[in-house]
Amino acid sequence: MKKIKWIVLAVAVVVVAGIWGKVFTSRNAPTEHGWGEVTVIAAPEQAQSQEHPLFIKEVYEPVIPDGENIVRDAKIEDNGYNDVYNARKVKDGNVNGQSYWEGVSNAYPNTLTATFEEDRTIHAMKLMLCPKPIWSARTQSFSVDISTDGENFTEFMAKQDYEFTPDRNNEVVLEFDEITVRAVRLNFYSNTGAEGAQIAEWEIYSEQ
Ligand SMILES: [Ca+2]
Repeated sequence: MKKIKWIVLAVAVVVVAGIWGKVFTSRNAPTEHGWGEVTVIAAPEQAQSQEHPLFIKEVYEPVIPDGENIVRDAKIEDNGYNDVYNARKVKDGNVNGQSYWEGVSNAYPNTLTATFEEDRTIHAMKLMLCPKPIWSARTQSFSVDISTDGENFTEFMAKQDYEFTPDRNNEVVLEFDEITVRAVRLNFYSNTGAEGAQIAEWEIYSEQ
């Protein structure tokens, strides 16, 4: 009788082991994606270190217009400014810190006008903000007017969005065929980075 009990017990062990083995094999059987719950990813063929294209930063080569920056010869006026950020700050040669102009908040268009004592022939302008990353990318919309008498202005460049980004030194360069002017005016209509237009330096280039 005792022998029969042992035989029954042995049969039971074999049956349980068989069922468990089937379940284990089923859960870990290879599928079209890999082994059971494990996903197999083929290692890429790689002979040297690689960098994903999305992490490769474009190298910006600063654009330096030909000729000379003559903005120091101009009188700079605005139609208002915010706090201490007056128009004189766009021609002090400093793009850093608080040395920038900011137009009156939510009072567009904000304008900056450069007036020369005599006619000047110009072919490029550079508008700059502090290039440091703390000055994050922003889009400013502006147009450019010119005057031959310092009083009456006509549109020279229509309103357009310009991106200022630390990836490109936070500067925008406008190059154009030579024109002779007495004054140039920037009309700002929006700035995604502040409630008023912002310019740290305004450079105007002449070959003469
Ligand atoms: Ca400045």
